Amino acid sequence: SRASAILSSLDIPTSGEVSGVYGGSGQWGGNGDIMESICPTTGEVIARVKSADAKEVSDAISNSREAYLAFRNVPAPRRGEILRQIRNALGAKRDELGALISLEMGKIRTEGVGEVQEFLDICDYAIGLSRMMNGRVVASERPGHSILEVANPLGVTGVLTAFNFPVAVYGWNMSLSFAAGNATLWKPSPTTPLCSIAVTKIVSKVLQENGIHPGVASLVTGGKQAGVDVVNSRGVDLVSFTGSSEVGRLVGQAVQARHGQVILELGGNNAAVVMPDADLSLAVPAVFFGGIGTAGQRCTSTRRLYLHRDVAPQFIEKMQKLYTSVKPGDPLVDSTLLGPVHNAQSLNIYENAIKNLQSTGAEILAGGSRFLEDPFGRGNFVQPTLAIPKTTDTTNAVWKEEVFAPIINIGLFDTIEEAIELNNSVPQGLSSSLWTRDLRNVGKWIGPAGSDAGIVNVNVGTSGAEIGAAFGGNKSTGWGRESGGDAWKQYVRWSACTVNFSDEAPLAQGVRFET
Ligand code: UN1
Repeated sequence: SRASAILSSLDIPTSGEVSGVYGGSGQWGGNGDIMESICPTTGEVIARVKSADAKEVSDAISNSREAYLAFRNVPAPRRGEILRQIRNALGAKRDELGALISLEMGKIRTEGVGEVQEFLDICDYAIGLSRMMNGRVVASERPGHSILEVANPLGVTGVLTAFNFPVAVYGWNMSLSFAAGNATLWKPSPTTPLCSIAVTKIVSKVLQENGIHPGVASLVTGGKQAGVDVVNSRGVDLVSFTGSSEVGRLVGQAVQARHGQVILELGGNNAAVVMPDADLSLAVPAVFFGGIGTAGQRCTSTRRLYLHRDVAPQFIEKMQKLYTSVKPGDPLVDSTLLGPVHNAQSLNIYENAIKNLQSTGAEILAGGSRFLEDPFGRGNFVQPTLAIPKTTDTTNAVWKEEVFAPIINIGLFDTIEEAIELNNSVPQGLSSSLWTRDLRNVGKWIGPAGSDAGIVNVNVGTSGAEIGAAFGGNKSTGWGRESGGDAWKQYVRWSACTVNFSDEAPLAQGVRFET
């Protein structure tokens, strides 16, 4: 079958149970519960995966520590060289991994391959970084003294990823953590175990070829308890968590309570704002992609669309045409633009959100129900939806809650100031997008009184960020940054080293302490 061909191309067994634990001993295991990987397109069980039991999780954490103790002494440029080999090995399987993402997660093929590309890109970035993770020399106020800011490896990074980006978000974290000299322990979403197994097989082979401790990149598949164990373990120095704001709050509290470090990439509720002078031939397709790309299940998906009153009728008409004509389909077929949502829970989220919109008097302009036409009745297909909520009050649940499904709410405004206020009026702050040709609007949008999101785009949609800039949000979207920019600085242990080269030992601030 098609699934078997994809699995075999990535060295995953197609019969029997698949081991889902690579716990730093160099052996694959899995003594915990059996998890099923279910295809969102067909409903078939693609594989049964043996997850980690509690002992395997705690062994993996101690093996990671041991791996870190060795790996931190490998010079950073050498770590970069090994990362280059990992990059090349992943690159050689880019299309196969992309297909597996489509098969198991449900996003369309070009987005699946794009996600692997994102991993390759951040590897390139981190390979370069491995020669540039520089500290500083700071001028000392004391004669014969120098102050150095030194970046050393941090320890063990625990990475908890979500189903929607089952490969790239691990890549963002692992590549920086690796270049920084840490061991990385991955606890993926329980519904995309095969993606994590395929990636770990490729990475671990390169480590083995280079004589690197296998615990530098270990994998524990499992459910909530495995995640809780990683989060609560003092052996995990940095926890990087992607998921809901609700769970992220608990993760943040638990990690801080044990004085660990945390990066949280939580819910988004991203708005696109269209000014009357926008180029609609660019804005409409971008909002369309933002709304239905990954079937509305990116953290960065467009969920709110604010239209200037003058442009609204025209914009809505074009959007309606696209939304009613696009047909959901098999994500592995090249012409498909809209794949299934991920699982039964995603269907629930979609259906509840529609009910909520209807019961509060929203006008549904397109979509509004599941898509059950043959041959998709057994998959998780929904009609992409455009709605005009009755209320414009953004404290209302229809506006302020993140709905992880292809639904866009539309609202109208008259001035850029009003649009910015609407954009900023929700608890979340991940991504935002302004469409205009007027420089004055741009200045307001990106300035001090502008969009309060972590991503503030102009004539670029809310989703689909490149890896070069740091990625992350503000407010209930969480704390910290991943991927590019200065994100790497969170993966190292900083030391301020004051070194005295002189024959005196003066105190700072001119303090005199004569004995
Ligand atoms: C996510 O949805 O968790 O900017 C990550 C984007 C992608 C990453 C999204 N590069 O849409």
